[in-house]
Amino acid sequence: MRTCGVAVVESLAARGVRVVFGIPGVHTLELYRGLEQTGIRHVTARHEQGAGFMADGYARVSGEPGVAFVISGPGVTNILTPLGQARHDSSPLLVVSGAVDRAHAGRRLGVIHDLPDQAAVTATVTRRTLTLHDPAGVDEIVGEAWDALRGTVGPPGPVHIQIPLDVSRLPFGGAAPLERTVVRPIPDAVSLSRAMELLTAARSPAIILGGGARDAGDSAARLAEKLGAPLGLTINAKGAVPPAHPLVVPSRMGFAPVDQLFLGADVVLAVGTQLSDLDWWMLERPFGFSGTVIRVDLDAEAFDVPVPCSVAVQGDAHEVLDALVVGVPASGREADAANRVREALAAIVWPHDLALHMPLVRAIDEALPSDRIVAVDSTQPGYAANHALDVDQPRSWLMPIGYGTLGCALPMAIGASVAAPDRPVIALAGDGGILFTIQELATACDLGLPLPIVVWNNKGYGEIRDAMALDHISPIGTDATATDFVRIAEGFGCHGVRPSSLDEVSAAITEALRADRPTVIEVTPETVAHG
Ligand SMILES: Cc1ncc(C[n+]2csc(CCOP(=O)(O)OP(=O)(O)O)c2C)c(N)n1
Ligand SMILES: [Mg+2]
Repeated sequence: MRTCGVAVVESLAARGVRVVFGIPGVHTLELYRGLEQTGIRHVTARHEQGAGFMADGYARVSGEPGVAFVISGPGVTNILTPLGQARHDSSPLLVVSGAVDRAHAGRRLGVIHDLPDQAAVTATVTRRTLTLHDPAGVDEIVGEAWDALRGTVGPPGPVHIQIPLDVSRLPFGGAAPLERTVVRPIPDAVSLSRAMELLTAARSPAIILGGGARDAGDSAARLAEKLGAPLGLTINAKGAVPPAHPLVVPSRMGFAPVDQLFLGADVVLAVGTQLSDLDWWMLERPFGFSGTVIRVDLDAEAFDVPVPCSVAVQGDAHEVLDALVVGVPASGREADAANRVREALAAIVWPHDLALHMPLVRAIDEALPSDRIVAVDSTQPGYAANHALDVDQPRSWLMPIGYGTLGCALPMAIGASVAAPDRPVIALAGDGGILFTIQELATACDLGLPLPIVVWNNKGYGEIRDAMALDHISPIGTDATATDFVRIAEGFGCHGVRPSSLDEVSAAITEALRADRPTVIEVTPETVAHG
């Protein structure tokens, strides 16, 4: 029978969905009937938080929406953290959940998996929360969701579709999935030509690319070459332009010598970036640009935050940059700008807390092929890696620094591996963060992923322990008793190793990338001390 639940899955399949991440329940049985009928692959997580991060990792790497199926009530509340993260980074995460029968909704009858108002729970962390009330409305709802996910009617971001149990079982009486054309806001001609004028007249322009421009790196590089402009990449834009490009400043925006390149520019073009202070955390007062600021973004609310801009161009980064490349004349300043970029990068002095972790970052760097995908948790070597470990392709750096939750690296790496099975993927997490989602080792094992998971074990919440010490607070709640990650890994059916030197860490990563299962590589301060 073609139920509404089946029709939702067919509608997703018609839009190109090939894999979903999730945990089934009786409230989502019809979705699983749909999976059976469409042949969409299901990756089983061990907690809905894991499913959400996997789908987000899949989305960030593939550029396509990542889909998670969860039950109503606890399934929905368990996936709120990944939704919050996806909202923060405008990532297209689609959560499809069950909901209680329409007759029970909001009546507090005590039925299983009920929330007082489930739609309200997700509404603040999604771009859209949609409820399928009408059995004929399946394709309309999925179409609306698709538009919101991809930012055709505003900035992209996560979406929740909830399907009441009774609706999921009704026969579907609507039309077949519609063909839809993608609509994007057309950049306003006046602001675009003003941007061209300013860039043409500029004597020392500079460009900053953020995550919203990650797929527009080629166009940005051409514009930078024509303008002779340093091209700064935020952490979310890592890999948008290969780090070897002579005009590129890869994810090192906040270091003083680099900052000077942008502070002194007479025109700063910021594309697809929130100018979040997370990229400039090492400076006391970032964004004191002396020049005119031009912003390009899909999100109209982003334009005057954190600094006012003189020209705002609302539109797709690729389209706007292509128009600018055509519209500005070559300046002949490329070599001079490249010299300034090289000198600034060479003058960076790593602060002590980052420098401490550079040897481990280098050991990881040496072991990874250049087409690497790196998933990083909020852990001390991860902060150093953000600035010092490069990737040479876009959609290869999974470190959601903005939301900054613990536990996302392992499941995001799993989602990345599913999206790009032929590329080397690695996860880096602390002993605290990995325990938030350690159970997803079971999923990685099910899939037989050749995934190295480097666990930096400093026996506790090191970053917070250090912050307390700096603020003269006794270390409360920051120390952990010794956890044996090698035995945990083995218990899940993974390999587990504890290298005794950094050379052995590199060797373990190389071996893990060839293995028939995931490998947990436990690194301690003693490992690093052995060089
Ligand atoms: C969900 C969540 N809870 C709490 C925090 C606060 N926090 C930030 S870093 C950190 C320490 C993490 O410890 P660990 O993963 O071992 O990394 P380390 O700092 O020791 O390298 C904590 C608790 C957070 N970022 N996210
Ligand atoms: Mg730790």
